[in-house]
Amino acid sequence: MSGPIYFYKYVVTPQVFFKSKYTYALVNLKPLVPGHVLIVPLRTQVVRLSDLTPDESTDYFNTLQLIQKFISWHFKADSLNIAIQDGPEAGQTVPHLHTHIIPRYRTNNIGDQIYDKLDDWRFQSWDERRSEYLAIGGREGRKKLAKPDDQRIARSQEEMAQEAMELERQLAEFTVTSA
Ligand code: AMW
Repeated sequence: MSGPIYFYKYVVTPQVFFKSKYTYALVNLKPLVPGHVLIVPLRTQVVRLSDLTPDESTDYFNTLQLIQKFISWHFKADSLNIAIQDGPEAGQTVPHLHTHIIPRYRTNNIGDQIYDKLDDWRFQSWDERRSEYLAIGGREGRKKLAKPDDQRIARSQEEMAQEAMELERQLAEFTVTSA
C-alpha cells in the first residue's frame, strides 16, 4: 500500500485522480473555472521547478502533457492556460511546485485577466481556517454567516473527492479512446 499524498503539508490523497512514479494530479480546492487542476511532484521538498531531478522532470512533463490533453478533451476546452508561479514574488503561495491547468473558451473569454485571478488566491492554512471557524462560534456561528454557494471560500472534501473519482474514471476512458 502506498502512503498518503501531500500537497505541501496537507494530505490530499482523496483529491488525487492520477498518480505516476514521481508526479500526481489533483482537483483544486478553489478552482477558477471547472477543470482547473494542479500537477504536483510527489516529493514535497520540490518547491521550485529547478528542484526536480532529471528523472522527475521527465515524469513531470509527461504527466503534464497527458493531463492537459485529458482536461482539454473532458472539459471540451478551446485552449488552456498552463501556468507555474515559480517563487513567492511570482505569486506562488503554496511552497510545493504545482502547475495550473486551466480550460479556456472562445465565449466568455476574459483573456489575460486570468492571471490576475490566479494572483488573487491567498493561501490560508487549515489551522487558520479552523481558528476562524471557532472564533465565529463554530457550526452555529457559521449558520448566521453562511454565504451563498457561489461565494464560498473553499470546496468541501466530499465534493473534491467525488470529482477526483469521476476524473479518474474518465481518464481511464480517455486513455483507451486515445490509444
Ligand atoms: W499558487 O498561488 O501557489 O500558484 O496556487 C495555489 C493553488 O493551490 C490555488 O489554485 C489553490 O486553489 C490551490 N490549493 C490550495 N490548497 C489546496 C488544497 N489543499 N487542495 C487543492 N488545491 C489547493
